[in-house]
Amino acid sequence: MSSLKGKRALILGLANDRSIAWGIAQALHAQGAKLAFNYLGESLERRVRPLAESVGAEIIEACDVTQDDQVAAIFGKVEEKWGGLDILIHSVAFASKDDLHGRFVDTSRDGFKLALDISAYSLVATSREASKLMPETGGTIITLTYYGSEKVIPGYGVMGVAKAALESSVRYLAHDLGTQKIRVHAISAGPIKTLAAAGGISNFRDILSQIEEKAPLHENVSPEDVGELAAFLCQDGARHMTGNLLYVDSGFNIMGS
Ligand code: NAD
Ligand code: IMJ
Repeated sequence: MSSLKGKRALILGLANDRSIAWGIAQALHAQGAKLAFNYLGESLERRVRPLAESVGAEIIEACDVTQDDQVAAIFGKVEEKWGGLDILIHSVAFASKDDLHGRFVDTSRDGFKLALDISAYSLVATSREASKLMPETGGTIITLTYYGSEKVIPGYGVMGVAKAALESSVRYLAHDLGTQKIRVHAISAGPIKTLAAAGGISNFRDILSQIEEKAPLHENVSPEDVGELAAFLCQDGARHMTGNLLYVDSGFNIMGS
């Protein structure tokens, strides 16, 4: 299968081989896409670089999405090396641990700003940069979200609010960028044990068990499952889809109890 042959994809949010970004990278690579990655800080570089090299990455650059100069720099590298971009994968989220444990009502102004900046505004800033590099034939932008944007998941707190802003941003971006044939989507994934999910969530096992018990398909999802949908959304077969929220959650979101 090489339906993405020669397509140029920038993947933001690879941390290790459990990352959802890794499942997406493998699926895009399998379909013939060329890949570029960012990493956050030197400690993650040591994990990211060998993984990225194993799928033939042509660009591996530091990029903290809160820093405008670093965002400009990585898109500058993409322009310099490839002269354009077809696919942007945004798989980035962060909130202060304090705001994931306590009550949402106690979220500080700074904690709220940080979560919304990294987890939602970064999609706007990177989509703007990506759109400047996408060809007249268009492109695809995909971000990752979670059901805690729609319903209260205790402990998800300010991240739920950030994901609601992210999902709404997808619709406004789809409207603006549709004139350039750029399609924008959010994939709402079920719980997956990644670095971002393991990071201090005491009842994560219960959350996974709940999917096995209650979701229509009674099975947890993997980064590879998410990757396959992402690859489909980047193909020509999805050219008339944009602004969507698509679930890879074994159907959990349709349940009323
Ligand atoms: P992960 O920890 O592997 O990925 C999160 C990434 O965000 C990391 O690579 C980290 O370096 C990056 N990041 C954080 N702050 C950043 C910053 N300032 N600049 C640049 N990068 C930064 O975990 P994951 O579960 O693969 O998360 C990827 C996405 O999937 C997130 O948006 C997350 O909300 C979403 N998601 C995760 C789950 C889950 O259960 N794991 C479910 C649904 C959605
Ligand atoms: C995260 C926190 C609380 C409950 C959670 C999660 N559930 C799931 C997640 C039920 C599935 C994972 N998720 C969907 C996320 O978006 C995670 C975001 C995140 C995780 C951390 C952990 C470490 C840290 N800050 C974080 N910021 C965002 O310091």
